[in-house]
Amino acid sequence: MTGPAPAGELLKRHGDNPILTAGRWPYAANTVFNPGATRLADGTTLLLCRVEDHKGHSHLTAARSANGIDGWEIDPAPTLPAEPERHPEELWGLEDPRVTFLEEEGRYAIAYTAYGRLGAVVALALTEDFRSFERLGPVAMPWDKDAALLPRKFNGEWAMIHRPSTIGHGSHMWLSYSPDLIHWGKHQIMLEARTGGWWDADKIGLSPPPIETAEGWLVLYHGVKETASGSIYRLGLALFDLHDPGRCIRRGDGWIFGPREPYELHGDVQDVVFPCGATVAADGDTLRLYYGGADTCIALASGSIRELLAWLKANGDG
Ligand code: BMA
Repeated sequence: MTGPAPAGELLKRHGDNPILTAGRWPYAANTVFNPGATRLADGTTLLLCRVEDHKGHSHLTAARSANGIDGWEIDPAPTLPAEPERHPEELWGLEDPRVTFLEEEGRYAIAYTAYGRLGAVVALALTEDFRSFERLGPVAMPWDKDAALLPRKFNGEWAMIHRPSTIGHGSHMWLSYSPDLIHWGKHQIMLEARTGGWWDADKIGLSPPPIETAEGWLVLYHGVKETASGSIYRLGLALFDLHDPGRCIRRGDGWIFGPREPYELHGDVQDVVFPCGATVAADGDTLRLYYGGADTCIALASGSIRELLAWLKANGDG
């Protein structure tokens, strides 16, 4: 046990933050933020970045780096642009991608928010190389976002975490299963937003896809607190059963990371840290979290998975 760590101190920001901004983009962009992340077979870190154009609509563009910190090679044009003619659910763009390598398929699944006239829905696309994509279309009905697949099947079925919103009953994390990535059912609640004065009282949603550890699926989730000057987006931790990912083993009490630096406090949307992707370094312990700062830039923070689990044991209920 490590004993209580001060809230907000479990992840260390990189000294060169923000590591990617619209100013560095090879084409005109308003903001770049909320990237999905993965490490390719050759060790390259790939970020699938949400890029907002000057219409206010988002698309996804890949940036690749050998060390995951600098030397980013950014695709010269949108990698996954909206296709509203064939996919009307994407009329106002694609947002907040989460990338999972599906071991059995040998392909990456991208769960993203498709935003159209009738609301935000979860949509899926598959790719081998982040150059060509097979769109599976919407897999949930509006409003539903903050989704990611788990990397393998459970009792023969894929599992997807997502966050439907209901009027009057809150925004909570759900888990659903599918035999084919198209038909989803067996919906169950996974984690509820807290109530009252809690930091995660108003809504919660998955941040990066769950991280597999010997103790269970380590889940970083964002929690939102509404205040007189707007919403504050912070991060918390929970642990779920390796064989039954809907079963919560432990949930941390305080947040472990929140907006503090200028690039997190000020931007198009103030007071937001919003990660959609993380990678685990070759040591199996160092977690690199890629997050959007204030819906404007991309930043990096890292931590030790062992320390996160120890903190959860000391500061969680289960
Ligand atoms: C959420 C999502 C994120 C965004 C955040 C803060 O609802 O839309 O894309 O970063 O709000 O604006």
